[in-house]
Amino acid sequence: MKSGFVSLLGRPNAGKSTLLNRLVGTKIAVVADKPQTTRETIQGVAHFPDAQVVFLDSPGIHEPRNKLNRRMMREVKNALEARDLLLLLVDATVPFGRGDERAVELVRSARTPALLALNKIDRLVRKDALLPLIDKYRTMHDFEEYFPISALTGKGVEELVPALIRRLPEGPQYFPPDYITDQPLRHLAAELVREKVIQETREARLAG
Ligand SMILES: Nc1nc2c(ncn2[C@@H]2O[C@H](COP(=O)(O)OP(=O)(O)OP(=O)(O)O)[C@@H](O)[C@H]2O)c(=O)[nH]1
Ligand SMILES: [Mg+2]
Repeated sequence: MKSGFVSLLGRPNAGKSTLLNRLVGTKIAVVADKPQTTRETIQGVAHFPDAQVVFLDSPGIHEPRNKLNRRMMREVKNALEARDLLLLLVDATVPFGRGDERAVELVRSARTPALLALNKIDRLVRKDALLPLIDKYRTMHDFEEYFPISALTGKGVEELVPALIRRLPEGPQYFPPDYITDQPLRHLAAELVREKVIQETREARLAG
């Protein structure tokens, strides 16, 4: 039995919560086409015949400019501590920038083995753009492995999961098989309402 803790890290909107929902097979995290959707770390447990993986979905890595943002970045910093593995998620459809650099620096500072997932490949028109992007990341940090994925469609996730499990230590089953998240049911319901509000207000803005 392998078990351990994997932190999902990345810039706002990279697709961390979408991937968390897919990995645990249930919708537990709010997803929205808007940065800074996730405000607190959410724990989601994925159960496999020979492994149990506790994923931590944290707020997006960003430059904190106000109190809420500072609190969110504290959550990110906590997500770097005492983890077995880090998974840095990047949006492969947007050009590499200063924000991506900051995200890699944060991962480097943790000294924990990290894998890189290049997300949203379903939207990538030119697949050959992936190789230079991977090379770019390779020059910045010694990532364990690189995975092109789509958290939305699930493409590539089947290859990613065993690579994560392989790197986890032997360990106990931390949670019973039916345990999926630390989010109480009431909170989940409130979060789904928040998701709806984010979506509706966006549509209202677009319509108006
Ligand atoms: N096309 C495509 N869209 C994706 C993919 N993964 C996520 N998205 C979309 O990207 C947007 C952001 O997704 P989230 O999962 O909320 O991103 P996040 O990294 O959790 O964002 P924060 O919580 O703000 O840090 C949503 O509109 C998702 O539907 C993907 O693989 N392909
Ligand atoms: Mg999120």
